[in-house]
Amino acid sequence: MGVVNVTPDSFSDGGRWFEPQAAIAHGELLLEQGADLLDIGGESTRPGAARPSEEEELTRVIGVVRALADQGARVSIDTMRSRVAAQALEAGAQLVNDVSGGLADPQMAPLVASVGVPFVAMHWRAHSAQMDLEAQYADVVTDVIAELRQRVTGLLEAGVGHGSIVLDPGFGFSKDAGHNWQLLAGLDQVVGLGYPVLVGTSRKRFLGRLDPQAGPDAEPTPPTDRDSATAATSLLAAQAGAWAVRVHDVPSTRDALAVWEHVREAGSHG
Ligand code: PMM
Repeated sequence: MGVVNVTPDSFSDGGRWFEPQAAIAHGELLLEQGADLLDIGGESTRPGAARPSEEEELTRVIGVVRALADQGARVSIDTMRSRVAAQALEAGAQLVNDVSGGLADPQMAPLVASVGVPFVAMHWRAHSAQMDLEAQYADVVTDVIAELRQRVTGLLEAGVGHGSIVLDPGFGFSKDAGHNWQLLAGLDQVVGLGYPVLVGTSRKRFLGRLDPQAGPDAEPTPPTDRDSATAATSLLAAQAGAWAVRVHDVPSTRDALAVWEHVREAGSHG
């Protein structure tokens, strides 16, 4: 899944694709590079970010969704708002990716249930302004799994089909670096819930501080220098049984996944 952020303020690619034409061209490039899905979003979820109005979010994304879907791209709409999701589905999106898993907007689950599209429910505790305050866990893997189970129950009760649900442990959302590493180590347990799992580690903060010699106050590497680390996490996610990885740089992750596929193929003939 390639990321198209139509935002002025994303941490990872801040504002580069904010103009619709630039966003569309970027989506086309990601497809050429081998993305199977494009995730189009108009709200930055970086820690502390302010939310755009619903009208602003609609203005940012709908034309971009339509242009890329019209070219035959499989488009996912990254939104917490049911109205944005509904209009994006009308414009040709085929999947709804809600980082709040339907918690931010009570109309989201009924909408997804009525349309019957795949729905990514991410582990989420609070909007960006508050999310770092909620990074408290007894055991992050156990707690995230328990909260995802609750989300699944809520979605099924709202009529969302069992076969439409995709889960995501929500790397970086109300999680510090240690939590993210523990979740990556325990990803097979999230996969064990029995739903397809989407993994979004791409360019996140915990990948900017890999040097074990660097102290906690060391300056992190810039987001665009985190693609080889992202390729490594993509490979680990695939090994753990993830359904998809959400990335900004498609070629580096494609290469890592191709390595994994070659090794698997060789192993199955050995
Ligand atoms: N991360 C971001 C945005 N949307 N959606 C899902 N399902 N999972 C994620 O981890 C996720 C997401 C934030 O990253 P960005 O600002 O680089 O898009």
